[in-house]
Amino acid sequence: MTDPSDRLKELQEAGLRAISAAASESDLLDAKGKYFGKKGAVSEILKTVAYLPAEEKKRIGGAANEARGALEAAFNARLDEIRERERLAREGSGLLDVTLPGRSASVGHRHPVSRTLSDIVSVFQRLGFSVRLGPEIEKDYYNFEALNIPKDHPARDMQDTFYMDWPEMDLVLRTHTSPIQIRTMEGMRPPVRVIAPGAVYRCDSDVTHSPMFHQVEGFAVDRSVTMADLKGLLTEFCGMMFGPGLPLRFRPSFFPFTEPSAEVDIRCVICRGAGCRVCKDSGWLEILGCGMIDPSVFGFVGYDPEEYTGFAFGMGVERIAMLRHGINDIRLFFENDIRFISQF
Ligand code: 2U9
Repeated sequence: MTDPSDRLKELQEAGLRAISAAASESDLLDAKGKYFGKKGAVSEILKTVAYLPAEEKKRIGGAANEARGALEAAFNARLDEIRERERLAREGSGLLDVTLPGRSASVGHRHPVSRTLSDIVSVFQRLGFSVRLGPEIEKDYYNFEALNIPKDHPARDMQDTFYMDWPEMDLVLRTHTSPIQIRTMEGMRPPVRVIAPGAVYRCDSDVTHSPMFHQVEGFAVDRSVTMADLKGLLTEFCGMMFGPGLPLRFRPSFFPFTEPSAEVDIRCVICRGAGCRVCKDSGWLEILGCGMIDPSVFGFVGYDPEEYTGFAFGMGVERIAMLRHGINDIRLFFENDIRFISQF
């Protein structure tokens, strides 16, 4: 007959193997029941110890308690492992990986129209102009009357102007930033050198027109201001905006508030004059309008036209941003499509 202590050794080894092979709590409880639970094999041997002679009682009893202790310790350790693994599985992820790169917030940037507007303003500031702003809902007087555009002038066509719904108040959405210049002249004596940037509104919409767009206008009034000063300033401006030495051409034009008036073209920045789709094969791009301020405008603000002369100019910011970036539809600027805007 095998010695009970050898049998206990075998049971301990078999029990430890079963415990480490257990994949779940119920496997583990099965192993406990079989080897060292109340009715397990080790306990069965322990029950017989009482009937052994004193010497054997001590030896076998000690071996049985040792086997049960080892099995219990292994059982508890494996139970902890199984519970921890189940907890992690329940929580979905494995361990927290602190080496994973964080999710960075995407950094935005300024709208291409705002950037072009700031660039234009900066150039004129460097050339000695200060900035004035004004209201977008404007009095008819400042938007038209004081600019030599009386009530029956075609520039007031309902097609172009957004009239406010209170006729008795004579308010419009400003169609240009020129009213800022009238307000400036009302408030200060020459010399003045001011630029007037901002949003303007016209009832028009196609690939080159938007009901809201931005202008930068500017003017200078002093004694002996001439068309030569205007040409020098605009040549400098275009060089600083588009590249030094860029050729310009002045074409005669008409505006109600300037006399004489001109439109200014720059040598096409795309084809350098060779002719392309953007300049419609002319080699030139229209960039702004300008002229000498009509003496009758001075009459509205109390400047003496015999003493002072002045020039003025105006440009559309979107048009310049479109030329800069090769954009062919003005409406793209205002659709708020991040795929378009994020390209610039
Ligand atoms: C006062 C006197 C004169 C402002 C001027 C232009 C010529 C001009 C257009 C450019 C493209 C408007 O956005 S656009 O459609 N502007 O061509 N603007 S002279 O002249 C003034 C302004 C105020 C008191």
